[in-house]
Amino acid sequence: MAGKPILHYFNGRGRMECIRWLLAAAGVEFEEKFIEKPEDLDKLKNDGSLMFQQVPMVEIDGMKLVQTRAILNYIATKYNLYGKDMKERALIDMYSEGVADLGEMIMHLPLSPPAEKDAKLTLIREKTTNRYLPAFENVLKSHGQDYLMGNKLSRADIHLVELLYYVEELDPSLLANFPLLKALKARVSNLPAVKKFLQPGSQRKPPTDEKKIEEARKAFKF
Ligand SMILES: N[C@@H](CCC(=O)N[C@@H](CS)C(=O)NCC(=O)O)C(=O)O
Repeated sequence: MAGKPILHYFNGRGRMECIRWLLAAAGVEFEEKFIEKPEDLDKLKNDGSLMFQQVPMVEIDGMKLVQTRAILNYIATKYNLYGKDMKERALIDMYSEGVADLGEMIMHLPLSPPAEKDAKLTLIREKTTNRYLPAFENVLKSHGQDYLMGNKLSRADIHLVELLYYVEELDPSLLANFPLLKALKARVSNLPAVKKFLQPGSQRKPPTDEKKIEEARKAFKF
């Protein structure tokens, strides 16, 4: 039997958190090896583990996979969270990319210079309430079923619910006008595997604060 996947990244959210969420939602246990100092990353680079000298990297099924989207695609396919045919997969990709666009804006916010933060936060609020959340609310409204793809959970729901937690951390009132998204968040959060991941002490990472940014700067030398 294959061992647990091993996740290589620093001990924070960054680009790995969506991978942690997807594995956890699929009920897959994983190990983590944290990059804490430049030498840890250099070691992986020098032993040929990183195709593009970058992490996230996930050791899974005898492969050393890099590139966040490639890793997510593999996990989603393996655990049947990627639709039943090409058309469903295209929609799931479209939803997942929309989530990623807003997610990247939120992920980069703590890294932005103090003088730019307010303007960036205003832009995030505007895009959240006027562009992204209405689009996803409308998908749910259009078919009246439990998940974005109808009656079956897919990776798009997992990515979206992860995003909704981040939106809520920024400002809970941003979700106020989206009852179907709030219901989706509750529904997915109550799936046993997700519920476990949401408990304190799981491998879910806390919000990115100054200390985490310092850790990331140290590990990745930026
Ligand atoms: N397109 C890549 C980008 C990966 C990336 O930018 N990784 C950063 C950490 S978040 C990194 O490894 N930086 C170190 C370096 O580039 O030397 C992905 O999505 O995985």
